[in-house]
Amino acid sequence: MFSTDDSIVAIATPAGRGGIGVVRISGPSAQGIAARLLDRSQPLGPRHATLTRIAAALSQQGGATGGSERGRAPGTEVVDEVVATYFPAPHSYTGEHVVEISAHGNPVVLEAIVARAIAAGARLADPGEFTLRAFLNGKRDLVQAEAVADLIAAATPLQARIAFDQLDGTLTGRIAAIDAPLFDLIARLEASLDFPDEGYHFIEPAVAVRTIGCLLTQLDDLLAGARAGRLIRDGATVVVAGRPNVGKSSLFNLLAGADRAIVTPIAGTTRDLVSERVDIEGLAVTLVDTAGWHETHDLIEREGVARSEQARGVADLVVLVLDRSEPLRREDEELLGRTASAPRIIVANKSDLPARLEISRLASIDVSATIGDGVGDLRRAIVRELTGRESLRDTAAISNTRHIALLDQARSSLAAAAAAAPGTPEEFILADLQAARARLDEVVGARTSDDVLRHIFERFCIGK
Ligand SMILES: Nc1nc2c(ncn2[C@@H]2O[C@H](COP(=O)(O)OP(=O)(O)OP(=O)(O)O)[C@@H](O)[C@H]2O)c(=O)[nH]1
Ligand SMILES: [Mg+2]
Repeated sequence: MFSTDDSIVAIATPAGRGGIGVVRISGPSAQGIAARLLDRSQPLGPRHATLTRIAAALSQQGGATGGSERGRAPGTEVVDEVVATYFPAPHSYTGEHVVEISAHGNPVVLEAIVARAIAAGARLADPGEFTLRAFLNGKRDLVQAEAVADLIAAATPLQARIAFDQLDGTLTGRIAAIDAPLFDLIARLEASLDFPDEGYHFIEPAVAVRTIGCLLTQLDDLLAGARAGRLIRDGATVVVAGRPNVGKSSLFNLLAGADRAIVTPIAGTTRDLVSERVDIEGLAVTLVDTAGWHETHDLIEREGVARSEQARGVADLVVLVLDRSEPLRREDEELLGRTASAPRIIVANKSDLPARLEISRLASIDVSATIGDGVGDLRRAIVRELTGRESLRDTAAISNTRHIALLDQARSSLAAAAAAAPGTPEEFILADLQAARARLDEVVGARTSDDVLRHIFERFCIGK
């Protein structure tokens, strides 16, 4: 089991140099440890930012008054002016006593403070341990704790917004709205079983059926946004494909907003994969430019074409580029065939030139990579194709695969209960309902094994 009776310390700010760097100490003796580090005789007042100094040496008892014995602290040459704040339990991030020391953002200074905190009795925190303690102390449920990691990792404003909503309790609230009536239903069915003579006194069968149906609808609503949510959180890979010279690299650069890939009028310019992280309407997309697909005996080009094919194989979406100013060629036909069964968007590029392409049988988007025409349509089509939604502004509440899997299982159990034929013994229905509820509890962490917790908090880095 996880221990919370010792005090932990870590640098809470990112590695590197900056205006401020924060060292966080949490645990029962946080205040005592801070007192030994700091050059002041008074204990820190609660929730009060105190300008003080890191003492040149560690004091023995706390309080850096002249008479007290002083031990040699690690990194004694390091001193700094700091702001220290003491957050008494339970009103702190972890729910324990916490002291935050804001020093100048220099790794040498911050590491020296950590080393001295360890010499004064703290232990170096494990990855995610501050947030784990917040969970164990009931400050946050598991969904909210996971949202902290997501918020820290967010690369687009939309990812940050979903993570914050979850941190704020949106998903927790929606799960609670399903869990509470489910709990009530289970209690009534159990009562009916315990007092069989009363028959259905505690709940009418019709009411039970209606309640289960209503809970199913709510779960379906939640899961309906799951695909979009997962894509927003985890991002997607979009591969730009097409025969040589159709303007793949030009389009790639346009979407990336930078001249990343070389563009020339010579067919066969791109020979290797070029990839770039781009924000497409809030989606974190890894966009990949590829070598033009054609048959070739050139060794380098052959390798390039092989890599293009591999990239297409792992793509969430293929953007197949055709040249609208030329008739369809054999290579285009070939690629249209090869990508027919994959999620794809067909782009008719070079819309600024006279049209000579005849593909009216296929839905395509006219774009000009050189003048930027149609790129908005293309961006929206990418979002629609990947997420099944027109817009991501009205975002999904659920995005984490762990949550999605558990809610899916809860849904199956509820569906089984709903589908039970009339006359099915209540024990069976009850077992399904209990299984559904157990899954919901796992999402928020009301019952979660240590292994699952370890796995979740490993994802964090130290200091979080
Ligand atoms: N007029 C016009 N020219 C374009 C457009 N897009 C690309 N081009 C031109 O087409 C030529 C080839 O463009 P690239 O982006 O290098 O084409 P590519 O598909 O990456 O070519 P490879 O890497 O050789 O496979 C360049 O001369 C571009 O300037 C467009 O929308 N309109
Ligand atoms: Mg190219």
